[in-house]
Amino acid sequence: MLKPPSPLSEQHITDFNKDGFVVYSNAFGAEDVAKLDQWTQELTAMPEEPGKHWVYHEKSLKGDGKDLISRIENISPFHPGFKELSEILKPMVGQLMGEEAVMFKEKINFKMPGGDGFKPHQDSQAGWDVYADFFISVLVCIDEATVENGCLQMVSGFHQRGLYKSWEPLNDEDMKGMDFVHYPTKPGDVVFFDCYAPHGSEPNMSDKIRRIYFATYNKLSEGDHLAQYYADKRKSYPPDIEREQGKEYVFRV
Ligand SMILES: O=C(O)CCC(=O)C(=O)O
Repeated sequence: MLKPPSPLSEQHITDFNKDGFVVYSNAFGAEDVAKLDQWTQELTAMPEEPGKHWVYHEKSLKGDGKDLISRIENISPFHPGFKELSEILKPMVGQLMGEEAVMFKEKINFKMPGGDGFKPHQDSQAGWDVYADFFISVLVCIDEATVENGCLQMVSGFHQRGLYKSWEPLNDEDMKGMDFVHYPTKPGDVVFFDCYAPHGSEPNMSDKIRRIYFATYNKLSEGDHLAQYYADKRKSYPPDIEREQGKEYVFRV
């Protein structure tokens, strides 16, 4: 069993509302970080089969032709450890939402050496607004995330602006006045961020892997949309093992 972190403080909640995100350092201790590492290795070793957890690959940007795991989604039904983690995070999200939260989606971004970054965006730009008005994502750092291996970069305060536009990342015009700041994180650190908080990250051109778990929640009063979200995404952007040969699948946001 993981040791649940202490509830968020008033300061965490105030900072989250002001900035659109908040960092909770050392939320999980060394023993639990070792479990997260172990579980992620177990997940990576599980065979890729249709109807199971969703594995996505990418080609290394280092020019060595290596095939890398970029992301694994739809994890909890296939791994009790991550199910436990997603449950432990939920009450803290509830504190920020002011009501009970329900999970919407989860994934691990692997960002292996040679793995790509993420263009500046708001999470709700990925079409989430058709399911609910508001989401909070929680990042749990598994490996140290540094400037070199592509840690998260966040912008304070712009979450209040709401959704810019769906299905396109932010452009230069949108980003006028935004200050993207690097947030290096250590294993066990947790970051909560609002679905309208602009963020992004650079590719990992270092030789250090950067795995981060992300779970996203919405207010329970806005409904439980996880099954529908995955059913819709399975049609438009299925895991690699379920793809039709010759069909092109485009990652937009
Ligand atoms: O893993 C990262 O660096 C950023 C991930 C992200 O922004 C996303 O998946 O929407």
